[in-house]
Amino acid sequence: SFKAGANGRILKKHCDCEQRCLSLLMRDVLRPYVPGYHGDVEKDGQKYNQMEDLLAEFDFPCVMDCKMGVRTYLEEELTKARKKPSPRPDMYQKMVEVDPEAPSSEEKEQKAVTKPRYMQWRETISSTATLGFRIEGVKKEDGSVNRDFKKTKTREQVTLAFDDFVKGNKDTLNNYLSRLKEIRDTLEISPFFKTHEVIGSSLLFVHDSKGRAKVWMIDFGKTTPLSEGNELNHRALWVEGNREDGYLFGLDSMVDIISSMLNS
Ligand code: 4IP
Ligand code: ADP
Ligand code: MN
Repeated sequence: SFKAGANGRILKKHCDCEQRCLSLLMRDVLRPYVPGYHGDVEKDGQKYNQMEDLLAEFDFPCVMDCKMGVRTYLEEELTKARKKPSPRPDMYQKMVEVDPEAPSSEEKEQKAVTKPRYMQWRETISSTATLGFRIEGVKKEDGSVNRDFKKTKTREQVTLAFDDFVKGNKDTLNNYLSRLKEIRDTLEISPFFKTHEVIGSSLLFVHDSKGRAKVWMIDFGKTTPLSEGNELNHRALWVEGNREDGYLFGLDSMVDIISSMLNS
């Protein structure tokens, strides 16, 4: 769903919701921490959002994508699945590939699960449910990709994965920690963040051997506005209906883990 764009830009398959968010973010205090947005374009009959290529300023970048929050699906996906469950054989397949015993006997009969069921299962086998974020994938400077983090769940496992990603380099880790704290301070005062439920969004970590290391917020395809006058605290527990996403809960635990790595 991505294409290379002109001069240091990338094209991502268009989504109205993401366009709306990126446009608002260009006028929010969070602007320095999201990719620059350059409007939509059409190419070969497909519409794209055009944004800054965050890797452009790095030489042979190492990249890590961490999906933030304790919840990775929309409340409306839950209500929909309850009213009119749509069976997902593809998600069943992805489930049994990781753990053949995960589906219930009914799910095994149907060879299908609902989307929220699959998403909740993914949350609990990874660190999402307990730490409020999970590692989705890592790309090394040689271009090799590792997406095998589905069962990276404990604080110890996450610590090992972070340590492997920075190859034990404390300068890189320190740069990441300061950037994460800056992002947290900014999130706490951002009008955009207060008024949006941020689901399925990631923090993108990028560093190279020159010691550069930065983090950005990406992927606003499932970031939705609250109704007029409503605000989230992003640390409170989610109970259905309150729309809390656990984003800051996850960022707090990430900051805590990286701080501990630097103190040992
Ligand atoms: C994927 O599961 C991811 O959660 C996708 O989120 C999600 O897309 C997919 O739902 C789901 O199948 P795996 O990572 O386990 O493969 P993302 O694109 O942020 O990685 P949505 O549409 O929820 O963003 P479906 O319904 O698109 O298949
Ligand atoms: P999707 O909605 O398909 O999950 P994302 O926005 O999460 O797409 O992006 C998927 C991956 O593409 C990210 O993990 C990251 O590696 C890369 N990517 C996304 N946006 C950018 C960007 N602005 N610059 C560089 N790489 C990006
Ligand atoms: Mn994504």
